[in-house]
Amino acid sequence: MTSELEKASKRAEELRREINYHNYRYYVLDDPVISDEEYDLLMRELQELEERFPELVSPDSPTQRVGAPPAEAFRPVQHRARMMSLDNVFNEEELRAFVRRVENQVGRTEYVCELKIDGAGIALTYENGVFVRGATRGDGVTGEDVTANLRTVRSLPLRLLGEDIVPYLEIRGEVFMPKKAFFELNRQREEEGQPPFANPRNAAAGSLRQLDPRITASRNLHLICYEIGYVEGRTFRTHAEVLEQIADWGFHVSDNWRLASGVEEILEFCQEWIARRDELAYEVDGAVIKVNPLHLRERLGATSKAPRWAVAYKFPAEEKTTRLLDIVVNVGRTGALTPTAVLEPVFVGGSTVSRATLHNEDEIRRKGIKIGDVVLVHKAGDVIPEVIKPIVELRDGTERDFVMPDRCPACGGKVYRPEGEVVARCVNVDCPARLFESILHFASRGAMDIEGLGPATIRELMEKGYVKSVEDIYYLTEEQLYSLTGFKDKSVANLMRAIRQSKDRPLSRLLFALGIRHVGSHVAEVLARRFRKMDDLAKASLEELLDVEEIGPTIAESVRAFFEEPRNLELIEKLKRAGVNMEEKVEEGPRNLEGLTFVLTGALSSMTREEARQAIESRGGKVASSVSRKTDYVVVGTDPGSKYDKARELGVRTIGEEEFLALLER
Ligand code: 0OX
Repeated sequence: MTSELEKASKRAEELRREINYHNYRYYVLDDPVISDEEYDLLMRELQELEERFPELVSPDSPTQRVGAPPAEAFRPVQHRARMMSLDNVFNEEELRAFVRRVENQVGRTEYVCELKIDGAGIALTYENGVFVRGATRGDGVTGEDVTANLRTVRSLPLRLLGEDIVPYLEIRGEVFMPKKAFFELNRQREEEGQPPFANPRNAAAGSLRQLDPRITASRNLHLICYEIGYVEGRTFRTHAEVLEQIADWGFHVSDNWRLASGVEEILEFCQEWIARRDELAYEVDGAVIKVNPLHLRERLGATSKAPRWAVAYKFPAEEKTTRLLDIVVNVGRTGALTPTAVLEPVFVGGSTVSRATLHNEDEIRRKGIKIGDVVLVHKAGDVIPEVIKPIVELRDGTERDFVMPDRCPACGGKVYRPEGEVVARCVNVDCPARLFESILHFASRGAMDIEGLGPATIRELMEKGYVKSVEDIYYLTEEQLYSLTGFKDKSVANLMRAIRQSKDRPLSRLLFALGIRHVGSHVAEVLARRFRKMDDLAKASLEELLDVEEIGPTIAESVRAFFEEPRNLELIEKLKRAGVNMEEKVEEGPRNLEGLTFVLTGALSSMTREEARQAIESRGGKVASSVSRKTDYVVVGTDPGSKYDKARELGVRTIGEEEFLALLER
């Protein structure tokens, strides 16, 4: 007699099989054979059965695509076989060299050409036909467990289709977000005030690494598979056979792979897809060329990270045409006026571009760009949007030349462009655009790091007249902050605290924050370490500055000019009065060189000259730039200069590196 449970179990099994099949028809083949209502009915029946008999619920049940957040999320997973990456070739010549190398070793052969999907590489493990684990690529050896999130991807089979079930299988593929889903997701995120994803690849990778699988489920991720990483109980002769079997198991395999019998046919495939990449619903960044017969793969082998039997032919940076609607002029922190192209938004190189810097007037002229032109754009170095050239043939006569304004668009002040320079500048130190950029920089992460003082807040503080200069930040009152849009108890307290805490940043950060020309974060550190106190740096002569390692005339002169400007000295005074730290703390150690004066000449092997200087100064010694009778030691490295001769002449004691090190330790 069959019990009720046995009957239910049989029916549940039937339903799962059926639902999995229809799921495959719908999400993988995009060719459903039943209506949505019929599908829903099957799902509902299964859900009801599983509710009545919870012991029937299995992890591969289609009702379990979105489960509870699992404990094993992101646990490390060892890949059964290393997930290799691909070597790249960037042009026809390099591709020919790849084919030549392969055929020199194994003779003429056949290739499979695939498109290289720009997503997140993953490994899927099936035991006896059931999906048990999915992992990210990680470093190729160890990935992260993202099983629960992958289960939500509808085109991932929870159970293999067909009769060819193997005991153990690891499938490799790419999880990606179609372009349309990516646009829609970013539109939504911007509406909700969340930062948009930079490109579909980041969106896919980010969605896979959610702690809550419900978020992943809402993200419209897809999966395309292209390799067997490891299999027990089956052998294959060719990669084409592998792709066919993967498809038969119910995975989505790209329709666009093709056999090629030599380099000419491979090139044909690549050229065709460079021209047609736009037709695809997802981003591709190249083609993958793989040797088809699998026994040859074994002969060709692999380097430590990439197989010698496959290569990625990277497509050239995508170029698109769009309309240049306008050229606006931005005013930077230093007053530099930068013309910026306002473009009709266009999706190129993985993201939507609506602005591109045009650098300066000369650049616009050199490229022959006019406002209203249809222009060709791409991403320089794959990141920075750039206008390549205008499409002159498409002009209708309404296009206009760009002229650099002779008044600053922000303050109306005069614009100067010195002879021989390409950059035009607003020279008004009180220009609000310059002030805005200066404050933004001052508060930024590598500088004074004032969390909560972002662009919108700065703009409002300036509009309300609370901040007319950088130092005013330190004189803001709670009352003023309460008057800002959206500011309540917590945000006011947070910003007040962030401002207060920023007063304790070391001198190096403050120097960088002040935005002195040519003083980036590294130079700021060098200066702070050498002079320790703001006042000592302010007093330093050009010679003293030039004597510091890494400081050349451009930086030295810029630093001098900064401290000669009365307005800047006033700014520093006011910061000081507000309690802003003006010193660089250097670790206190033994003061065993107190009262001794050193001169350094030649290179030391164990430390740079700057480190030697610090070592001496932190122990209370002094470093002079020239030898005199007052010099106690001249430290002589390799290739010493005239200081060595001078020391001999004056009878000053000279010591080598070893002796110097011993002195430090004394
Ligand atoms: C892709 C893709 C990536 C993997 C290591 C050896 C062969 N992004 O579309 N990788 C591979 O295969 C590689 N094929 C692909 N189609």
